[in-house]
Amino acid sequence: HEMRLQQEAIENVATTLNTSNKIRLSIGRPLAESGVWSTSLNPANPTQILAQIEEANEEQVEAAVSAALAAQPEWSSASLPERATILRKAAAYLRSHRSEINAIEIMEAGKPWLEADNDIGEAIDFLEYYAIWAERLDTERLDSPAGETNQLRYRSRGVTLVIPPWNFPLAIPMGMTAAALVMGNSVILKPAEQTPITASYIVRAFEHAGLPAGALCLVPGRGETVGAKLVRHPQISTIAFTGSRAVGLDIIEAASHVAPGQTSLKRVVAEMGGKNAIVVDMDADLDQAVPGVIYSAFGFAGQKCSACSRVIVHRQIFDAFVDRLALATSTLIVGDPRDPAIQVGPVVDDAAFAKITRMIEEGKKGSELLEQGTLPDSDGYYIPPTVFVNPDRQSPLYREEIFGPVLTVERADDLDDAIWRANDTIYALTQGVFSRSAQAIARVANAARAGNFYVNRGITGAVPGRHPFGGFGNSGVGFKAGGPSYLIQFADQQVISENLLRQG
Ligand code: TXE
Repeated sequence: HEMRLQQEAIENVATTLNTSNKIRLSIGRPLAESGVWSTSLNPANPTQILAQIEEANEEQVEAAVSAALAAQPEWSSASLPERATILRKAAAYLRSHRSEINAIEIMEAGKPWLEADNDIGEAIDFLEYYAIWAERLDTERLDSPAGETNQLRYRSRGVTLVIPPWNFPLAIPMGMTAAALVMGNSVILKPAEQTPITASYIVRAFEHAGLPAGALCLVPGRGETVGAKLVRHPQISTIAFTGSRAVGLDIIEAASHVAPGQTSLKRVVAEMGGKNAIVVDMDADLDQAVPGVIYSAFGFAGQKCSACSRVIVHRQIFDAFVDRLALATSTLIVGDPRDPAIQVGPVVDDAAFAKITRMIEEGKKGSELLEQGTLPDSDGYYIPPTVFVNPDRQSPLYREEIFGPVLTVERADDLDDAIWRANDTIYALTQGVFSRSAQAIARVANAARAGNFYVNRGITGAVPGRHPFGGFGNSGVGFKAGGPSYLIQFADQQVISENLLRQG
């Protein structure tokens, strides 16, 4: 029954996704078209156009910033509980459109149903979690001895620019947008080029929730043009970015420039990827470790910043682990995620396909290819789940974020060696261990350079409130998404101290 409903949702949505489906710039008032359009494609069937996307021009970018600035006073004067109510209403909208958005993600991002559904669930959780935290911040009090009162207040910072990636096409942009909005900022959302249709549901949800016009502007376009222009705009106060390290570093650098007359220094909150390792200790339960690694490495075709891309196995169980991993990899079903039996879908676009294919081919020169899954007979951007053993530890395969279904497995002499190898990366995002020894688990966890550490479970994403998510090192700057401190970054703190004693 469940599957029939899923298929119906996909079929219904499929009839609306074609070249006449247009995603336009949205700034709360009508604006002439830019006349330049790009397309959103189905990665499982790249000849299928799902929508035409307006590419914002310079005039539209300026109009969006003006609209966001104009909306700011009204929106920031709403109280934190009033803003929290808008977030809850937006969450209700997503709930009532869940299967429709799910079907769109399947076709636009190539996510299998369950993973698309998790993405929408996470977006709803972000809205509700930040609504709760906004209300807590509203009642925050400072120590106030007799004779004085001291209050801590959170003031909005101005216009926030949100630049998300495509891999969690609803949850990541929604998380950043909801946090900025609830703290009283207006938001300009520049969606990822690959997933603008899904992103447009963020605007719909907030419109439906009663957000004032202009407080959330959707400005579609390419990163290098529209994104770069917005990042450098003097009236942007805060930038929330998730994506590649190269773009993150460019944004951090650009944001440090101060234009004449610019009233606010830009604050950047950036999440920038990882090269994550799982340690498999000598006494690990392989019934747990093998599926855990498979899920972490090949879930959403490895296109997660949290994905495991290196496994470090104690030499005593190396052979047994590798045999079972190879078998499990060979049986994964790759194909069009509209089919509910599919476990691994396509990668997101031709550029990702070309990059991952090149990395696998170059990897074969220095590392040993252990296993590759089977591919469907189709034109989609499919990459077989691929496992290398004994990797060349200086190669890009081992050092760089691949963002595809590719895994390396190496042998460690002992636990110290495993710990050293796991931490041998510039990134510090996720890490995990499979072990039956509490002492060994504690040793790996305490040494781990990773913002999120997973014990006897596959490295996964995060549940707002339960697993606040984010890295350090070269993986990002800022507090964890879905955690208690995240909202504070979108506000300026103000202390009001009042003397209650009368003089004379
Ligand atoms: O990311 P980009 P892409 C990594 C991963 C992947 C690689 C490339 O390794 O293979 O990045 O993916 C906008 N100024 N991650 O190209 O380019 C862009 O339009 C301002 C890790 O998709 O970083 C998009 O909205 N903005 C990651 C966003 O930045 C710019 C998730 C991300 O694009 C810009 C995604 C510019 N100069 C990719 N250039 C994770 N940590 O989860 C691009 N953009």
